[in-house]
Amino acid sequence: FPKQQTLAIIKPDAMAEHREEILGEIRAAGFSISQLKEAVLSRDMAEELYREHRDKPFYRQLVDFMCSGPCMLLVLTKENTVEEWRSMMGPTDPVLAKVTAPGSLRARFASDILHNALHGSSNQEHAQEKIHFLFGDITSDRDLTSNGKMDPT
Ligand code: YYY
Ligand code: MG
Repeated sequence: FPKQQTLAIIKPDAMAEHREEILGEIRAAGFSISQLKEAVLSRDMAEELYREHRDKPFYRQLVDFMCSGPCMLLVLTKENTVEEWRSMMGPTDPVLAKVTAPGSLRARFASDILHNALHGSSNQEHAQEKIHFLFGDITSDRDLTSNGKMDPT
């Protein structure tokens, strides 16, 4: 049966400076990148992506930030993918990440709790829902791990 998938996003704050290093580390950690696309999220898309947080005080800022520039959207697979990717990202707040998970991507690349470089689904149900929302019905056996480019064939 298919391996567990998760949705990962390189957020706008990390795109200019850290995208290549992050993609390299994702591959080095043994994730397969089965989908990858760069996109500027519309407001509607960012609102839907974070719909679960719509009543939180930070929701508007979060949506503003997520549409402020290009993101990289990725579908990752590995064993125990959802948890493995969250562990590699580290805690939401980089202040905490630097203390409890200094090698994590957020400890290294996030500036603050809002501008925290990366997204990862919190569970398999959200992962499937948001992957479907952002990538539609595309099903693919392509493994883009080696170069991160879509195979045109
Ligand atoms: O799943 P994760 O991204 O680690 O955190 P969530 O609690 O789901 O929050 C989503 C997103 O919202 C977070 O990545 C940054 C932002 N945020 C915030 O700006 N301020 C908070 N106190 C909590 C979260
Ligand atoms: Mg979350």
